Amino acid sequence: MLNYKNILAVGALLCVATPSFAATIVKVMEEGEGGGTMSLTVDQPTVKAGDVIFQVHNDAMTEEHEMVLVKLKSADQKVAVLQSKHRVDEHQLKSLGEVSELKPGSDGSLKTKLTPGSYLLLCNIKGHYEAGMHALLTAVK
Ligand SMILES: [Cu+2]
Repeated sequence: MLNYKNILAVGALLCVATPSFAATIVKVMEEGEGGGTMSLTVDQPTVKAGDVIFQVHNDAMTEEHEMVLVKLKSADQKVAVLQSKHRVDEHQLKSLGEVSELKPGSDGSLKTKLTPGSYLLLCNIKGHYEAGMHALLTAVK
């Protein structure tokens, strides 16, 4: 039986489950297996600043991937790879969030708000950045 309280609860759930219509969707494809070439690609190099939802798909057969979103100071900012760890030094970057531990064949998403500027998407699992898992994204007004 629906009483007033139940109706409020259902309404609140619908609000959470429905994405904002203003949000831009960026599709991110992750591919590649350990020891080989890997890639992280976005379906558009430039997006409008504002609400953005990254929909990430790990298309690998056996390899786990992740997607870390960082804001760059400029499009040509050099990103340091720690040679001993084969990972990017995330402490020197401003992370805006991530989709972590994405199993092969699975999907994940990250919703965020982008201000105009340059962003880097990367997979920072050991060796993956060096194998090619990074892409630039520019947000414009
Ligand atoms: Cu990866």
